[in-house]
Amino acid sequence: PEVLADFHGEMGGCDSCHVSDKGGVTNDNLTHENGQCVSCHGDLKELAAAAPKDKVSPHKSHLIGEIACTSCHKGHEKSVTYCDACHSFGFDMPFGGKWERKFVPVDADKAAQDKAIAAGVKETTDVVVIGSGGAGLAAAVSARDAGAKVILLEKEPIPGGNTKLAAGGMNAAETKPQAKLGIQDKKQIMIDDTMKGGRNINDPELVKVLANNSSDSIDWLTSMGADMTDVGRMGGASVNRSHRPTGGAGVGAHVAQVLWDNAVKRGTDIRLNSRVVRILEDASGKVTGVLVKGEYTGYYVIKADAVVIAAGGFAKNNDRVAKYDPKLKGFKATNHPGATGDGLDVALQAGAATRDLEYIQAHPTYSPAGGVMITEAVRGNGAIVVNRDGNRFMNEITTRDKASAAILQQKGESAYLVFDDSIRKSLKAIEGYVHLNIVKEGKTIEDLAKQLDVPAAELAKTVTSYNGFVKSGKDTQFERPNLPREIATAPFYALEIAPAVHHTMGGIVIDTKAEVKSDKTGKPIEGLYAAGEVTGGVHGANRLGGNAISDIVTYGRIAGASAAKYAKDH
Ligand code: FAD
Ligand code: MEZ
Repeated sequence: PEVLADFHGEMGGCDSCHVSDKGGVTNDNLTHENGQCVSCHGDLKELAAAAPKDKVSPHKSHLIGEIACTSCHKGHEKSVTYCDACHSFGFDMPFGGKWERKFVPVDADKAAQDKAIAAGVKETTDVVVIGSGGAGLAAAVSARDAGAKVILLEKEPIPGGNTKLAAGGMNAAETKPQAKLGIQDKKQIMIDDTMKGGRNINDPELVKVLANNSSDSIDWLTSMGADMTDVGRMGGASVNRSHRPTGGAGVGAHVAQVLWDNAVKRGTDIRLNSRVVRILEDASGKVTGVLVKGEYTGYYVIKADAVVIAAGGFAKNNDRVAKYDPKLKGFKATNHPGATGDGLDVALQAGAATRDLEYIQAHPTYSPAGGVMITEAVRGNGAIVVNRDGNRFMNEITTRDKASAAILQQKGESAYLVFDDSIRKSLKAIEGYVHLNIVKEGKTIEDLAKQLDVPAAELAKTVTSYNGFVKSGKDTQFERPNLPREIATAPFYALEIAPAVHHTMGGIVIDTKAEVKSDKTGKPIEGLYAAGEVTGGVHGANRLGGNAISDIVTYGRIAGASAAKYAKDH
């Protein structure tokens, strides 16, 4: 047998996977088929528990929701390891092929699309949400709370988009967790930091809404079961305002899981493997619904009063990235495989205005060996960055544009992130990097230097000098503003880091109600809303670490509520 279906066909026929009298799959989530896998092989948790402890298990992951077996184990084509979209584990999978993904434009196959539209409406709802990242899930929850019937469509087999990968935190000012920790902050300081970080080209009205609603968004998440009690520092922030779970665990998987659970609890109709390829409008330009391509069920039309585009950015689409910023051609990306910019394409087809597309951010600390972004929180909690000569060369918590540029000027266009055991203990997220075997460990700084092949005396001198700055409270070399702890507790750790494409600041033009503006008239397109990384204006030319999760929760909520209200009124 070449593929899983051949094997199962020989064993028990088609109905060992499918409902035989339905003549194919019943839905794009492959609910029945996945149930069949689990009934014979056990669920993900059971499989993970049975795996050897000393190896990375493909069944134990940081992903959210209920991961369907068919995300990796394919029936009629070669199986693929979804994790290899970012990592290169090389798991030996039965009937396995190589992970690859070719970008297919949303308007490919136009004749078939037109035919499906001519065939008419298959389903009707109040609100369609495009994308199951934080913005989409927040929109779904708030639209459901406002009484709307919601269908949420996600093109990937796995939900959560980039949101589930977010690590460092969610920025918010004047919050209860800050107050508990004695952190003095003001919404106005968050506004000022965001505008300055964005080189003042942000839409100031959108920034005000971001900051002024940020503590409410923390309360909203908390009321739904989130733990946002740990507060740390991110680049470009004047104070500690980046919220995350206790002990510094990754923020994104937690927030996405809480939103997912709440969207499910509220009866949202969530469909995976379902790509929106066109937004439908009537002759007056008013939105009437969407054309969906179900991976298994094909094209169909959903009629809807309102549509929320929450389809994320395009950092994983290097051709598109390089078109806007040729310096980033060939760069790796920190993003999930679905971050290709389809949301932008369907919005453009629908006549949406866009802005700032040329502003694309590289994250300074990506691990080429692990295929993962190393959170800025490691630096925020005290790590330093050194070059191959063992020297620091920047304020480690400067903004990302400056940090990335400084790293690219070093020999080898990469650098080392150096920290100690007290920093490791301060941030749970670090355990994930250790688990991936990408962190070098030394009993002493000299021992660590040997493993990195950097001059031991120079690295020891750098660390001693940095520890002196921590003691005196002033970094006279690079003016790093936060000096949380010395690097003095063995063992010592390091890993190689280099910049990778991380965030696309530009996108669809929205107003403070998350209404999408028309390119032609500058006025809102009736029934069309957008939130999150697919939009432009909140972050200006450069996003501050921690501001995206803040953006998607606040604007996701606003978009969902606005769309539900519009649906009710029309
Ligand atoms: P996403 O979460 O990307 O979700 C969009 C979804 O839409 C995707 O699932 C996608 O597959 C789907 N989609 C796209 N097109 C279609 C279509 N046509 N039809 C159906 N579905 C579609 N920000 C912070 O503030 N703090 C952090 O600590 C942080 N850490 C990060 C770490 C990493 C590794 C990465 C990659 C980003 C990080 N960010 C962080 C940025 C932040 O995670 C993202 O900007 C944010 O989560 C985007 O949310 P979103 O809902 O707009 O999009
Ligand atoms: O906002 C981000 O992208 C972020 C905080 C990333 C990180 O380094 O954790």
